[in-house]
Amino acid sequence: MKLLLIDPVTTAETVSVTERTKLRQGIGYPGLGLLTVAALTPEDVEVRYIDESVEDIDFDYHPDMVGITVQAPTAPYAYRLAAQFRNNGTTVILGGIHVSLNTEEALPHADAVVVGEAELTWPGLLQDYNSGQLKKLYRARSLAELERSPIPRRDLLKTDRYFIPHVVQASKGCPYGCDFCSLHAYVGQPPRYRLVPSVIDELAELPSDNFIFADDNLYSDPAYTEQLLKNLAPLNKRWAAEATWHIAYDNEILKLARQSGCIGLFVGFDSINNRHRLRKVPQVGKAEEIYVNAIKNIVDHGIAVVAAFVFGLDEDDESVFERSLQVVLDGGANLVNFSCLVPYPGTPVHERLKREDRLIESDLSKYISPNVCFAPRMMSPERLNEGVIWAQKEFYSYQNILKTSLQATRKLGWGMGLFALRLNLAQKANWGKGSDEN
Ligand code: B12
Ligand code: SF4
Repeated sequence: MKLLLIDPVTTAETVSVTERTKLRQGIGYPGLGLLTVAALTPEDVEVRYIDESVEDIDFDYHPDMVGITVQAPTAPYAYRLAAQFRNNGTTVILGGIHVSLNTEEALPHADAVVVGEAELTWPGLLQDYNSGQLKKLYRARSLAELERSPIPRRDLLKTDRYFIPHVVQASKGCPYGCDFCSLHAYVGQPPRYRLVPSVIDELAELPSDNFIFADDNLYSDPAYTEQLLKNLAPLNKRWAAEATWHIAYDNEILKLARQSGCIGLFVGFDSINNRHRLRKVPQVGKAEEIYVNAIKNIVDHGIAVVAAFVFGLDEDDESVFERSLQVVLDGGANLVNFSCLVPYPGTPVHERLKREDRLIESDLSKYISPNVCFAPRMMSPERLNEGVIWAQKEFYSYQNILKTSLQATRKLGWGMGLFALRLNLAQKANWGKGSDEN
């Protein structure tokens, strides 16, 4: 049997593969979903994997089965791809976060839809296919036990086509419950953790010293984070991860992070207008001060900060752009990710906005910041779109790039200064095109 696994991208039909690959080589890394599906597939199946962000689909290759992973903005295109393969007699299986949260929508587009994590359903689906008894729907009845998940098939990756090709996941989920978070709605609760020794074994086997943690929040359980980092330090790796801003007030963890090779953290600040969205907030004072000090403290520990903010929450008026920009500049963030709220279908915020008749966009391919798909409470959709672009471009102005790169050199050393400069310029080029497609 021949199985083709496809990771589609929204830009596949509009941007050349050379340009797409250039973008990934500048700032990109791969996901683990389909590499995990591949690892769950028996050895006698011929498996090919296409990440469309760095490779075109070869339509001259005729697999027996195609598996496509679907995110909200890729859904319309993924459904078109599915139709094309099905017209040629190929069996199409859809899986991933969007079809799991919007199964009724996906069912007509596939021979089978997999809801939830593949660990619990994929081997059975293949058996059913082989015996000619494929069902229309495979629904995981529980969350997977991470300890039993296979190591993703990294051998299928074209590693030279990514900025950082190696991604590892130690935990899944997050203790917070942001209403706009798809992950929370999908597999967020309760957070699950792999045993530290098995994560360390996987990391030790990586053919590179650099990697990214795909964890939703590497600081979701400080005791686990501590154990992980203590055991990671002897491997002499360099890594980056995502965490909520609370990590900034834990000096012990920041020290351990630096000692274990952390060079950067993508820090979710959510919003300056509602820091209580993320519970367990010990710090008192204005969000602005707390966030400025948080950024400063992480950078003072020798770790670069990518500061992520969401604009357009009900509490946000038009001052949110300038105030948030000031926070990241005063704190000395090295990169930013300003985006507007994207109400992904299947999340509580999507349901609420629908009830309030505030959804203004039904084309899922537009569900990518800075496109505004809803009516914000305190400004127009156009103003929100302009504000996101303005803040992003302002941060990546030549003047600020010079400032943040010099700051990075002073606090993080020459290597990181140059690294920050390269990433800032790559982001500037990307935002020149007016998109955050990353
Ligand atoms: C790494 C990553 C990326 C990478 C690689 C993308 C990729 N191909 O995976 C990059 C940086 C390129 C990226 C880009 C984007 N991403 Co992204 N990304 C992630 C991240 C952090 C990790 C993905 C991962 O490896 N997870 C671990 C694996 C093991 O889990 P999994 O993917 O869910 O797969 C399991 C199951 O879902 C299932 N499964 C998944 N696919 C399939 C397919 C089949 C056939 C079957 C049977 C089963 C199955 O089985 C798998 C094993 O258990 C996730 C967050 C997260 N933690 O998942 C966001 C996430 C997937 N990204 C998201 C988004 C929105 C984007 C962007 C649109 C961002 C943007 N503004 O541009 C782009 C879209 C790119 C595109 N495809 O066009 C959202 C999706 C939301 C939604 N409802 O669709 C997420 C959930 C983040 C979030 N905070 O909401 N992303
Ligand atoms: S803190 Fe981040 S990962 Fe956790 S629920 Fe909120 S958006 Fe999702």
